[in-house]
Amino acid sequence: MSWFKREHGGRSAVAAITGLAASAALAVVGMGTFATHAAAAGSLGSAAAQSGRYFGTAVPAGKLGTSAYSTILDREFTMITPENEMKWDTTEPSRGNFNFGPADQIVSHAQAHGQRMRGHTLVWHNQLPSWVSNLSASDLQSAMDNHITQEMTHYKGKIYAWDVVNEAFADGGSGQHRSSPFQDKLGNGFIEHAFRTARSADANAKLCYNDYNIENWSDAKTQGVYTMVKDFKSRGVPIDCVGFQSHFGNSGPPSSFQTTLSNFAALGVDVQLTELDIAQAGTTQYTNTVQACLNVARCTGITVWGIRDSDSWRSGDNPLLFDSNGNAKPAYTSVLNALNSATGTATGGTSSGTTNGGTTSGTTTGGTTTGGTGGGACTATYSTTNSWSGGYQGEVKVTAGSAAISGWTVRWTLSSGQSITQVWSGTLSTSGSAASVTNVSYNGSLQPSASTTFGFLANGTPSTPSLTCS
Ligand code: G2I
Repeated sequence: MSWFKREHGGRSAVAAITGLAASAALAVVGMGTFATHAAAAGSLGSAAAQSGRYFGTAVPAGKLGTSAYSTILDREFTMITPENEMKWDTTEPSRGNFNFGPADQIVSHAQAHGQRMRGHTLVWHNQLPSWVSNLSASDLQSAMDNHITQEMTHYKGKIYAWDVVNEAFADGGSGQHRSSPFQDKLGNGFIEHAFRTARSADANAKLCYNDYNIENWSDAKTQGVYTMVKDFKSRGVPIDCVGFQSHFGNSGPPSSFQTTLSNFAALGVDVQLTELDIAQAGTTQYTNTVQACLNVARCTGITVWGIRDSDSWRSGDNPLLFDSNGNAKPAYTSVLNALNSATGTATGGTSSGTTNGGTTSGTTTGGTTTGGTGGGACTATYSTTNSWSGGYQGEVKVTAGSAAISGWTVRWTLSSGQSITQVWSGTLSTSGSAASVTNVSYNGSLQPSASTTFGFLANGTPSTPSLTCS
């Protein structure tokens, strides 16, 4: 029917859409420092850099020589993802024969213009040459390991983040891995294996899982990926980031998008918008999308999937920030304004290179806001941020009174049928229907009138509790 079904062979486009619905100037990314001065003043890239984020785009090697194209690329963008050139069909068209020429052109361009690179992608069922699908399980395992190792070694030190595994989860309600040559022959463990192999190949690149239709928090696919990342973090499987492709229909992101980003970030991974485009490029829709990232400290950057509408894989939807003549569209201004008004600084974790696991450090700070007054030690306000049949998500904002505080506890009584299943940015204790959440190490100290938030998931039906804060 339209772009999503065509390209992904999944649900109808409408279902797919509704179903989904570095410190400022310098940052250490494990491969040394980088300048974020690549883009011109007043551009998307420099606006994003004010809050320590990058603004990137997908680039096909074939367009680098077109000056109308490269002028915009080098003026506006600080991160580049090769649109197709690092995929398996280009880089290893026959077994053991590697072709890095097209991607090398893009990397050279990026280096010459002070842009960083996202590597896309090492293990994906699409743009996969048929020789890979025809291998036996043991051959496939060694071919996958070799492919990851050779490609990452070739680009070692030149890639900020790799999409190690792309689109491994199924659409629809299963929340399980999709069928693919890797899944079908190697089983569930192939993703973990790919990440461990990737860490061994380049200990300093960030290792990401990347997918589409994982932007809406309550979708089974989102929950499936979340469960995997949580499991990886708990077992020390090396994963540093999750890429949310963000191919949206004309209604833009789902209302839970920020919730999704912050819930993943709370697991201890960076989050990034990796392939953003929005049918008809509505200004509100673009603003909402960018704002969701800006509101999450660990959302470290945004990449749009092409520059001009004519460059888009779904050009019929006019989904990008520049028209086909290279003129900035209204959505460009909306994005720029949002980036310019960002408060706070992105705090991405640092990928640290141990080969048997790898750890990621870094803080996830719930955005603190100032404002309000109060005489008591603290006050707390509740809001329901999402709900579905049988469950809901709540958020509590804790605000210090007229004096600074060094810790807080919020207490309330759960209504009949409610039970809390998970808390982030706080530590839960319950006794019968009494719930209390205490600060964690990084959000206990609040200046006078300053605020922080914690969130939780619960079974049951939402209600507005009466909170006490002490
Ligand atoms: O489908 C949109 C994106 C979904 N997420 C992963 C991304 O890697 C993917 O990108 C698109 C590229 O933008 C397209 O340019 O991936 C498509 C293929 O899966 C790319 O399309 C392919 C065409 O299908 C080929 O016929 C063509 O030879 O681009 C190739 C190079 O132009």
